[in-house]
Amino acid sequence: MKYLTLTLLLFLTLSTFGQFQPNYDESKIPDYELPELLLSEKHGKIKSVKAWETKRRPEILELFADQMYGKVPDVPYSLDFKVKQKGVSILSGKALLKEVEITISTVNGALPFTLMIITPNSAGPHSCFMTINFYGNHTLLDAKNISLTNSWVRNNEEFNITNNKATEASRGARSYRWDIDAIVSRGYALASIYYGDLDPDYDDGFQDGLHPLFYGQGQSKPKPEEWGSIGVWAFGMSRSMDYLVTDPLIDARKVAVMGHSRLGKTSLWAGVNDQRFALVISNDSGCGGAALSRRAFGETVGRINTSFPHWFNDNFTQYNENESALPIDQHMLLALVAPRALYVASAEDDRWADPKGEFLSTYHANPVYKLYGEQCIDDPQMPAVDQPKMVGKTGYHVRSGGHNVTDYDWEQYMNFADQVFN
Ligand code: GTR
Repeated sequence: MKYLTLTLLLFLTLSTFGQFQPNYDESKIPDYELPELLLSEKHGKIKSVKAWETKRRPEILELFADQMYGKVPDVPYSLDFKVKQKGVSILSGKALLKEVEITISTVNGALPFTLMIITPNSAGPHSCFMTINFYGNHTLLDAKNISLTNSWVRNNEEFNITNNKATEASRGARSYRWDIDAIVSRGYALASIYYGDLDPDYDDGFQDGLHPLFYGQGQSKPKPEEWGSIGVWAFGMSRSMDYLVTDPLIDARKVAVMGHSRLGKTSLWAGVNDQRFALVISNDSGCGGAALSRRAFGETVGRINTSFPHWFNDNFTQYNENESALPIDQHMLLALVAPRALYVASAEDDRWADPKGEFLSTYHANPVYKLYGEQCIDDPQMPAVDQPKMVGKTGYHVRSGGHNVTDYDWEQYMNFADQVFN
């Protein structure tokens, strides 16, 4: 009996305190006040584009780097580009495949990763989507010429991935998320890198991937303010852009950076740091991405830092269950994209990512677009499901269905890109 009572007690304790219960009730959202975009403690009210660009924008960017995504260590590096193959006909001659090995080197060593570029088989230069993927470039399209990564890959029975190794059988396994036919048919190029080439997505104390290349003498893990995995993945997107700007097939002034979920957080961070990206797209990026942290709806800061301790920097853990102490919120991240184009997409059933919080931060980024005199979404009413809204430089939709990237999402990205690139 005593044993039974103890077991019951343990069970009750675990279910009450041990498990995270996400809040999905709008009425239970804490009262919150968002930090003001155009008010700086140090510089006062920000009234001009010049004051934004020279004072407030750098201040906010520094806060996100220092308190959340992490800083790139100040270590010199060099880059090398090797074109491994090009002009390879794919998609029944509709498109051409190119692969470029990009090597990042520091005094500590070198890390190569592969940038895959698919261009329409027509005269360029082409507007381009620069993307990052979860299972390897070869999973985007079933084409025998796309090379397999040698890096760690997450096992997935459905995709025939075992022993954390890319397999022939996984070619095209994720093609349902990449509407490449439609993309090239509409004249766009698609570039992609595999995130695991830059940093395998598990918590190993930052011993593999790019982090060790950037350690100083005697250092064995990033400092509390230095980058986590998202920072490294975003860095990889920018180094890919370093190549794209040299490629005559690509129109470097019309490159969109795009990612989904944790890689949507990544594309946002890449897009705010690297102003060569003319359009920044977040697909279902949720907590630590487009969603407002202070709403604590679905996934929270504490939860994300517990489940994925390697994504953000160590400083970010001080906001676990303490979102109101954040000196920033995610509308400020989105505002750093201005005056460039921004598109945020949610999915109705993806409540974990807080669709409303993703919309609200898009809306609350508007003061900076207005400061530039740009049109943007400035109606606080969230658009209805499957009713995309594109106003000047910002766009948003909430699609029916769940956490995913669908042809519908791509269609909106291309519609918006057509609008802002031309
Ligand atoms: C979830 C995580 C989300 C999102 C997602 C994904 O488990 O809680 O923040 O990033 O993974 O990347 O698929």
